[in-house]
Amino acid sequence: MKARAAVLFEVGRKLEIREVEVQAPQAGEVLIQMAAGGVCHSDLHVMTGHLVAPLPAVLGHEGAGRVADVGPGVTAVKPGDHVIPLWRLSCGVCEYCSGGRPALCPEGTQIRMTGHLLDGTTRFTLDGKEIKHFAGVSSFSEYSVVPEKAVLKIPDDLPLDRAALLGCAVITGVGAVFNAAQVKPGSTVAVFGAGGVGLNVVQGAALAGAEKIIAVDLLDRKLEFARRFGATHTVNAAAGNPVEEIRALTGGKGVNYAFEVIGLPATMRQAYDALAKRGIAVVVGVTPMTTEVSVPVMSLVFEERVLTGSIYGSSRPRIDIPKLIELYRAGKLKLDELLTRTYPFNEINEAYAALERGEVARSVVTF
Ligand code: COD
Ligand code: ZN
Repeated sequence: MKARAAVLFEVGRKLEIREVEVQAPQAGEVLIQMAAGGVCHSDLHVMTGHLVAPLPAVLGHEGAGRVADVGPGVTAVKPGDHVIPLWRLSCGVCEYCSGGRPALCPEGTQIRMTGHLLDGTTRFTLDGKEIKHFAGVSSFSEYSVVPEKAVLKIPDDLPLDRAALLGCAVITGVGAVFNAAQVKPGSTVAVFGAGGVGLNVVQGAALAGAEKIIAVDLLDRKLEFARRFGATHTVNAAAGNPVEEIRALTGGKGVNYAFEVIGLPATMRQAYDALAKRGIAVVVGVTPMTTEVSVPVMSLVFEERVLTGSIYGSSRPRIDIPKLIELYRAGKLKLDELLTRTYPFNEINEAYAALERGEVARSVVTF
């Protein structure tokens, strides 16, 4: 079948909407008719070359839609079901899946690094040439084929534009708080980067009962969003040294938890420097492959500080996303407030331009 899809042909180019050919789902695969695709900075990182991905590819890793068809042997979902594609496929049986860290599953890494589905081929072609999948999701397409292992059924009454955000921004941010850092009630938290993912770290910290939540960004507009998501204090890093401000706000001690949700080595170091003794800095943003960050050994040892990272909220999406849905229904998780703008699919490059200008908390494209 034909589908309009946003293809990135090369680093440095814009997304191009093309009519691609989508092959039928094979054994263990699901054809999704996308309703909405989330506009996340990680796709922008691929466009600029900051993050490496096999190209040409249909981008998009946050989305929600309806099952249009299933391949042989699929039992988890059926046509008509509402679903979220999960951008880290997990096999379910390896040591990482069994150990509660499915985002570390080698099968997920394989799909992300090759741009192929598990059988080593793609379901997208353009003029007879192979087009790669991005993170096994490729949500910037009217139709996408996703492995059954990477599909999560969701309730039919959840609006699909909100549901899309659960698949990346929300699970990545809230998960980093609960699963990676394990923020304790009454603690102090700093969040570097109040974008779509960072705002979910802020709201996760609020849900976890943090006493002080200090949001750091370069844009006052983002800091205003952060207040709405539960930040108790904000620091504009353009105006001064955020580490000094965080120390001043915590009686000189520093914070118990710091999150870097930008993807820059300088802010990763700032997150570490803002820690109190026994503090934990969680890096969510990524840098180009060869970038390194250094920290003073003395504070690692004499202050027992921790520097760690978190992928996909260190989550178990099949357990955590249904809980997030219940929190949303209970009025405790801000999804409506997160979705600040909706673009028609053919304005996807404008949606990314607005993200770069810092105008939105999170936007989606709809089909
Ligand atoms: N100091 C403070 N804030 C800054 C600075 C700085 N030096 N530079 C930029 N910012 C702010 C921006 O103003 C913006 O508000 C925020 O940082 C970034 O937000 P967004 O909305 O542009 O980005 P997100 O939230 O969509 O994505 C952030 C990530 C860290 C997830 C992304 O950039 C990334 O590194 N992705 C790769 C990691 C990955 O694959 N994650 C899983 C998929 S998302
Ligand atoms: Zn993302």
